[in-house]
Amino acid sequence: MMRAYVALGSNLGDSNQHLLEAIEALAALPDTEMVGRSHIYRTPPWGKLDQPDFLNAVVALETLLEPHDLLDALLNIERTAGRERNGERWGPRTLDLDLLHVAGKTVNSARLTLPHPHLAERAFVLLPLHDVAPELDIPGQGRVAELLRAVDTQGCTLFA
Ligand code: A4P
Ligand code: MG
Repeated sequence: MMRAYVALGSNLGDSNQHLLEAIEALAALPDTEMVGRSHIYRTPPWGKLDQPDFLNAVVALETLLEPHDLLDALLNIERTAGRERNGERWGPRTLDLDLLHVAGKTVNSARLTLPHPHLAERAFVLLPLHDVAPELDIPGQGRVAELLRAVDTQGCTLFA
């Protein structure tokens, strides 16, 4: 079994519902158990500012799926939520699932980079990740609690 951390985000449609359905779908993946779940946060848009606020969350999984198979599963769940890729970087989306970290795995393939390279810059990831794994040490980046202290969480609020 491998411990994996998945970030969830949505800022189009019924974002709370998209996140709840995605959490159910992740818990139902084959050979996978959901072992942790963060609060849901409302967060100001990062990267591209002229779009609605996001809802963000993180879940922890114990899984037998290999990282690339887990990524395929995440992309499938995004498609089910009506995610459309229009090529706009950092643009609005019904559902975004990012694989943040898989314990013991470093991956640099065309389709997958692990640990997620932008993790340390993003309050909208670190705030919910801190709920489920404050002591987690992200190789090359640092401990989650310390990474969280270094980012600006202004405007991020507890949603549920
Ligand atoms: N990919 C590579 N590594 C990974 C990984 N570790 N996890 C590849 C997931 N995917 C990974 O993703 C493009 C490709 O990245 C995937 O097909 C996969 O093969 P995408 O989701 O289509 O790309 P994108 O979302 O348009 O771009 P990007 O840079 O991934 O967007 P981000 O970084 O996800 O940012 N502000 C707030 N407050 N909250 C948010 O959730 N999200 C974004 C999107 C911007 N601003 C935000 C939020
Ligand atoms: Mg993504």
